Amino acid sequence: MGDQVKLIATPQSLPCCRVEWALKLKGVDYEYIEEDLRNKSPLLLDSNPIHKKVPVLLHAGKPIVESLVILEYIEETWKDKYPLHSEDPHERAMARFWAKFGDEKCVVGAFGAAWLTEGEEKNKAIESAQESLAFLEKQIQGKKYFEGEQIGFLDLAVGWIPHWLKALEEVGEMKVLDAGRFPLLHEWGQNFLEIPLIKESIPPREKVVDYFNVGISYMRSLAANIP
Ligand SMILES: N[C@@H](CCC(=O)N[C@@H](CS)C(=O)NCC(=O)O)C(=O)O
Repeated sequence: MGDQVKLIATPQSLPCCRVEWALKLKGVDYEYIEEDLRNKSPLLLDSNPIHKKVPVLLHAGKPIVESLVILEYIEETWKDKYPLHSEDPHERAMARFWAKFGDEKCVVGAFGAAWLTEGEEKNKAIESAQESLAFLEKQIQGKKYFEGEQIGFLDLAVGWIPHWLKALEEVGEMKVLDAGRFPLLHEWGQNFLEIPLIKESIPPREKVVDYFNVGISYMRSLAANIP
């Protein structure tokens, strides 16, 4: 099996893209195994029996799951090529904190707002997602990228903002990342998407919109059936 690297993933998934970006930045050759999430493969179920989710990185046959954990693994395993983390332990700790915050507060907050239909509850959910994004806006102050002059761990972690959040806004008929309110995040997002390696490996917008439409319709149907 050697040192073979395989990635079990789906093209529209933002956690999967993060991992692909990291592998590409490090110049790691890998085999892409596309997963059908409606009919999960035995390989996925064996590799990630707890969450049964993509992405899964298989390195020399050993599975690593959870995209932020995978990013750390990639960084430690291919240390010498394109460092994703700062040398400074405090900066590394903070990057991990904000990456987790981005997933737990910003992604969850934006999805929480998207599935709600119009009304006060939806407006409150949008405002709450924006309050979380305001913390990220502060983190980019005075910098081109979150990690400085070049993209790194935190940029990959919050790399869903410019492309996926836009698609989610379309599906949820809402505006969360207002360029007037978040000029720094907006500019960072433009710069991030202009990086050739990133630009070449993001799924087409309409595919992400379709993907979110399926998820949001499912959440709405579940909510409609709650007595
Ligand atoms: N926290 C996980 C999230 C992974 C995740 O939600 N994956 C989705 C695709 S975007 C999935 O596999 N969903 C299948 C399912 O929930 O059954 C990570 O960062 O890797």
